[in-house]
Amino acid sequence: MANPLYDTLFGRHAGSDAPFLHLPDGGQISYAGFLAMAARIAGHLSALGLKPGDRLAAQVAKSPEALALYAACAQTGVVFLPLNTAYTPTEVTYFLENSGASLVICDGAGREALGPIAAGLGAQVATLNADGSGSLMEGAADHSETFPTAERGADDLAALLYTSGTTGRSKGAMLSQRNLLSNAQVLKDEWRFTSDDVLLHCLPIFHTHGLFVATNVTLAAGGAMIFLPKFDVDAVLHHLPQATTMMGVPTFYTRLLDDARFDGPATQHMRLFTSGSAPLLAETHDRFSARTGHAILERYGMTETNMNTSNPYEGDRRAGTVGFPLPGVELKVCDPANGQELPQGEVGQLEVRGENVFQGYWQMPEKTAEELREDGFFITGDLGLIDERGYVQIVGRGKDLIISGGYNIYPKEIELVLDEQAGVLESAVIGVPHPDFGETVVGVLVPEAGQTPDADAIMAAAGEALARFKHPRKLIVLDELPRNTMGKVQKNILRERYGDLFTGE
Ligand code: MLC
Ligand code: AMP
Repeated sequence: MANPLYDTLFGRHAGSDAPFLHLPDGGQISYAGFLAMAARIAGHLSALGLKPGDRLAAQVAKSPEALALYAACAQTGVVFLPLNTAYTPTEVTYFLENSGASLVICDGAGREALGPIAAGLGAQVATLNADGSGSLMEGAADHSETFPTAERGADDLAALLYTSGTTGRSKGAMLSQRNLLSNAQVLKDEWRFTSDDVLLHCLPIFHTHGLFVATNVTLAAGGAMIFLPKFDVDAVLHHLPQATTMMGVPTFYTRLLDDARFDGPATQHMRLFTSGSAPLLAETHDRFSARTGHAILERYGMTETNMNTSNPYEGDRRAGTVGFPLPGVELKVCDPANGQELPQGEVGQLEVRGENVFQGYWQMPEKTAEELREDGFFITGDLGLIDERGYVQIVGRGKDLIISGGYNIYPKEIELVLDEQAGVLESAVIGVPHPDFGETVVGVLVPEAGQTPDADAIMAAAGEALARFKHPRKLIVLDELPRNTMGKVQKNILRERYGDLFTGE
C-alpha cells in the first residue's frame, strides 16, 4: 500500500456519505466531507513547502478542522505533533525547538505570543480558531478536495507526542504508522466496534486517548462520533441518547455519577463505556455498575505504547484490574533492580513489547536506551502484578509521576520552577488524592534561612512557566524535607502526612 495509515483509516472511506462527525449544533460531516476538508488542508500544507517527515506542531482547540489536520498530516506524510492547549508559550517554545517543527498552528489569540518564537526558530505560523476560521482554512480553501497521497511505509513516523520525564525535560515519543494502525485494529476487534457505533467523544484530541484510541478505532470501524469540544456533564447527558459507546478518564465517570440524571434509563441503550489514562477506583467501578447496570471496561496504556491491556469485552470486567495483555502485546512483570521476570503474583515493574511500542524518543538516544531494551521491551515505570486469573493489576508507579484528571504531571518540572523563586531553598512536589481529579499537586517548600516565601509571587511565576493543570493546589512551608540516610527526599512520608488535604478522610 502507498500509505498504510492514510489508506486504512481514511482513504478507504473515499466517496462515503456515511456520517463521521455529529456536531453539537446538530450538524454533521460525512466521511466524504471530512476527507475533502483534509485534502484541501493537505494541498495547503504542501503549498507551504511541507514534505514527508517534516513536523507540524498544532496547539489548537478541538474542532472538526483540527481533526482534519491530523488526516492531512497522514495524507502528506507530515509528522503530527499535537500540543495541549493549556501549555504556556514557555512550554511550547521547548517543543518547537526540540522537534524542529517547520509549521506551527495556533489560534488567532496565540499568534502574538507564538509568532515571534516560531519566526526565531525558522518555523512558519498559521492560525486555526475553534470555529474553524483562521489562515489555515483560508489557505486550504484554494486547494482541491482531492490530494495525491504521499508514499509512506508502515515504519515511517506518523506522530510525535511529548511526554514529560522524571528529569523535568519532555521527550518526544516517536510513533510509527504501524504503532498506530496495529493498535487501532486490535482495539476495534477487542471492543467489537462496527460501522453502527456512535462514540460520544468528549476527550481532548492532543493525547493518545482522544486522538488515537477514540478516533482511530472509530475510523477503523467506519463508525461515527458525536464530537463535543470538551467534557461537560450537561452536554454528555444531552447527547448520550444518540450514542452507543463512550470513552473517558475516571474523572468523567465520577462527575457523571455525581449527577442523579445519570442513571439506568439514561444509559440502558449504551453498548460500552471504557476508562483509562488513570486508575479507576474499584469503588467508582462498583458505583457505576450499581447505578447503571454497566461494567466499565478498564484498559491500560501510555503515550509510548498506545494500549497494552484491556478487560474483556465478553467475560468478567474486574474492578481494580486493567485486564489482559491485548493480542500481539507481550507483558512481563520484572524486578526493577535487574530486569529479571518475576513469578506470577509478585509485584514488579511492567515491561511491554509489541507492534504498539514506539520507536524511541526524538533525538534522545540515551533516554531511549534507558527505557527501551534492545530486545524491544519497553520499561513502563508502572508497578503491577498478574493475578491468579491472569488479570494485570497496577499497584503503583516506580516513576515520580502525578496523574490529575488524566493529565500527566512530572514533579521535577514544577520543583525546578519553585526552586528558582526568591526565598525558596528547595522544594518537593507530591501528588495527593483528590475527589475530582484522582490526584492533585501539592508543593512543599523549604525557605532560605530567615526568609518567608511569597506564595502569591510563587503562584504567579508558576502561571508564567507552567500550564494551569500543573499548578500546585496548595503550598506548604516546612523547615526541612524528610530525607533518608542517603539524603534522598522521602516523598512517601510527605504523601502520607498530607494525603487527606483534599479528601478530608
Ligand atoms: C483542567 N484543570 C485541571 C485539569 N483539567 N487541573 C488539574 N487537572 C486536570 N486534568 C484546571 C482548569 O484549568 C481550571 O483551572 C480548573 O482545573 C477547573 O477546571 P474544570 O472546568 O473543572 O476542568 P475541565 O475543563 O472540566 O477539565 C477537566 C477534565 C479534563 C477532566 C474534563 O482535564 C480532561 O478532559 N481530561 C482528560 C485528559 C486526557 O485525555 N488524558 C489522556 C492522556 S493519554 P482554574 O483556573 O479554573 O482553577 C494517556 C494514555 C492512556 O494517558 O492510557 O490513555
Ligand atoms: P501518558 O504518559 O499520558 O500516556 O500516561 C501513561 C500512564 O498513565 C501510564 O504509565 C500509567 O501510569 C497511567 N495509566 C494509564 N491507564 C491506566 C489505568 N487504567 N490504570 C492505572 N494507570 C493508568
